[in-house]
Amino acid sequence: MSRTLPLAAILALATAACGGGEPAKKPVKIEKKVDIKAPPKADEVEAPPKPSQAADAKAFVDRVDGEMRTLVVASGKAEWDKNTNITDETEKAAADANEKLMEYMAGAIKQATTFNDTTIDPETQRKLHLLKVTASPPPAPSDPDKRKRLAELGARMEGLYGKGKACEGKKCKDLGQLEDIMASSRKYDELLKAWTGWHQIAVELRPLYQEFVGLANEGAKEIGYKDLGELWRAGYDMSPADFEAEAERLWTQVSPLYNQLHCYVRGKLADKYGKDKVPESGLIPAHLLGNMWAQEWANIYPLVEPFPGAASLDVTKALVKAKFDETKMVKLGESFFTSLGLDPLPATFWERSMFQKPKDREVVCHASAWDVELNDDLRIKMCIKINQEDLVTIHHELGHNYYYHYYYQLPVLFQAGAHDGFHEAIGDAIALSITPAYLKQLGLIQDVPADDKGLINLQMQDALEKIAFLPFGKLIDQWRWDVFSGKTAPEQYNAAWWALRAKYQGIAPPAPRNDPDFFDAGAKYHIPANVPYTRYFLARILQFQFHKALCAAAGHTGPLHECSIYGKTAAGDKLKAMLALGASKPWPEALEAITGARQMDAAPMIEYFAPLSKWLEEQNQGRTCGW
Ligand code: X8Z
Ligand code: ZN
Repeated sequence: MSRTLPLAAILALATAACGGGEPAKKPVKIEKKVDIKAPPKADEVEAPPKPSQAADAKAFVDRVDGEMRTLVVASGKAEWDKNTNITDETEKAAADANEKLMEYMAGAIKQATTFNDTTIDPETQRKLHLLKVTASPPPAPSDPDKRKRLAELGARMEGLYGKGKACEGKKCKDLGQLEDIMASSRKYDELLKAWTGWHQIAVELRPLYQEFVGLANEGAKEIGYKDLGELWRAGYDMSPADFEAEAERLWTQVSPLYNQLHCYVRGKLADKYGKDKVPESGLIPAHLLGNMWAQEWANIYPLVEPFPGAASLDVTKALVKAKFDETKMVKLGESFFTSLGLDPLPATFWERSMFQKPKDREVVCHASAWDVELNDDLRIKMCIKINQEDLVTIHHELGHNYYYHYYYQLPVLFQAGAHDGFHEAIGDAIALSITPAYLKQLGLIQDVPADDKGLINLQMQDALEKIAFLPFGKLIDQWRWDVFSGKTAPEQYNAAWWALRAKYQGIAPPAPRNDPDFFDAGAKYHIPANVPYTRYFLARILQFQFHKALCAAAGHTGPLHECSIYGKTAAGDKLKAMLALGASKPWPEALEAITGARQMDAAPMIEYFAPLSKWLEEQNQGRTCGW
């Protein structure tokens, strides 16, 4: 990747002492005594030694670390306030804090590019690298008005999403209520109404997003990237092009399994809604899969249950029956981590977190985990519902918190996952241990499904969460990469979105969704909130790699889908060691520390689902799969 920066920008920012990128101006050293009347030719003169940048570079990253901490904490506080109470004031305060952070980061990144000396110690080099691939906050243009506008747009879009409602006259439904309909209704038109109602909230985001893309791209170009997408792809210890190929390779590993699941589910939905609504060999309407975004399909399990009447797991029912409330759900999550020998969550976690949707104010309900002050100030923010999906999400969020907890004493630049997919995979890997045997141990269920039918039922539930998600996890950034690069023009935002939804997921919009009337990508949180999404695709695969490795550490010998690492401190020790690395080493080293391998690999995921995979292939005999 080219990193040509205007020299003026570099010099203006080169406040840290001397040596930063300027040509050495020492007198030419003459090796041998030569005839002074015959000046030496250029190739007879040894290049002067450049002064080492090592000390300056180290001083620079140390200084940046301290300065970043102050600004990141200020932004974290303002973001927390906005996320838990959306008002014009909190939005403005968040935009102001982010603007300051963006200004600082742009300067620091530009200065970091001036240190390129091989004598710089490896730790400092790693920090310089991490600084240059920082994607959050998005890189801002140096023009102060543009930077201010970029920060405003970021705060505004997330706020609008958080406040979004579908209204009929004065009767409005928020996202949580609409999601409940998507999860439980089996009426085609009722589902369509909830789906259409929510997607309407994104229409007003469309011009804001278009403006946001232009400004963020401008910022990315200023620090040497072609566009924001290239910066995002640069954060994986390999070239952006290699990363794109790597994501494609992983998709190729898992897409046959997705196609089998899609084929079977489509057949069942056609039985339920009719072949006129669900074409036998075509795309599935996007609103029939039990989820607003068709990203995880576990809610339609009753429609696709392989062996009705055979044992299956209803964790939601068990939680409700056992009178779980929000705090008890989180305590259950924490108890899994502590069973592995990890520390209890700090007292402040329980005082400062938000577990419930407040009645008196607007909040961003989308679940998130925080270390607001970068000093073990752990919190989650969630509008918890007492169901299985949210129990898994709690484990997911606590995975983030435990990462924060084990690396918060590292320099700020190392306070991140080995890559962002690692961060997303920790809690999910733990949640894979919520097996029937574990639930029985807790007294939440009485019987562990023991026969083959029970196993296939169970694996179907898992696959509707894990396998169904894969193409969705991949396509979101496929869409954004094309938007950022300009391959997808603003007039094609919706057409490109649905082309990818068809290509990867095999789903179609339930009604015409023409440009420029709609902006369906914007109805998914991570688009207005500008959170990169390939991380979740990687995490879906990595979590099975982690699970397999932790199960081995725990001494598990049977099939992978039977393993629970609950109570196994040997697994906990492995996990802690990886968490404590943060981003201090390239991710293949962190992966090796836990799994022994240096490559991401979907084989453990495929191994986990081997029984269901075989069963699906049998069921799909005679069906025309694909679309
Ligand atoms: O956004 C999340 C987490 C917060 S990092 C709740 N997830 C993705 C989503 O909801 O779309 C977890 C799974 C995928
Ligand atoms: Zn997450």
